[in-house]
Amino acid sequence: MRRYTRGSMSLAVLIAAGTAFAAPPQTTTLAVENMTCGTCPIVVKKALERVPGVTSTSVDFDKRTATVTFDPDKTTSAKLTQATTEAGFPSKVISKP
Ligand SMILES: [Cu+2]
Repeated sequence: MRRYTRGSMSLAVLIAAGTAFAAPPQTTTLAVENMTCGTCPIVVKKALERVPGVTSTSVDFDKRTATVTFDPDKTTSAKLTQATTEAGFPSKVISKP
């Protein structure tokens, strides 16, 4: 099992080396405040999608979270929280890869 895991990791390194000039997309989860109705997640999603470099966003209204995939060369998680905050929904990063 240990040996197998190590093999998988070197494969991942090889794949990463093949795309060395483009940073791999990063996914982060934000805890979003102030979402009170079904329209709020849509506003949050739009605010995040307007940030250059964001490739996908999914907002979970029940959990009050937003999961965002972005190009780390073009944006940062700080800019994501700033975007939701400016839209009226303060947020903070709760998970990073
Ligand atoms: Cu609302």
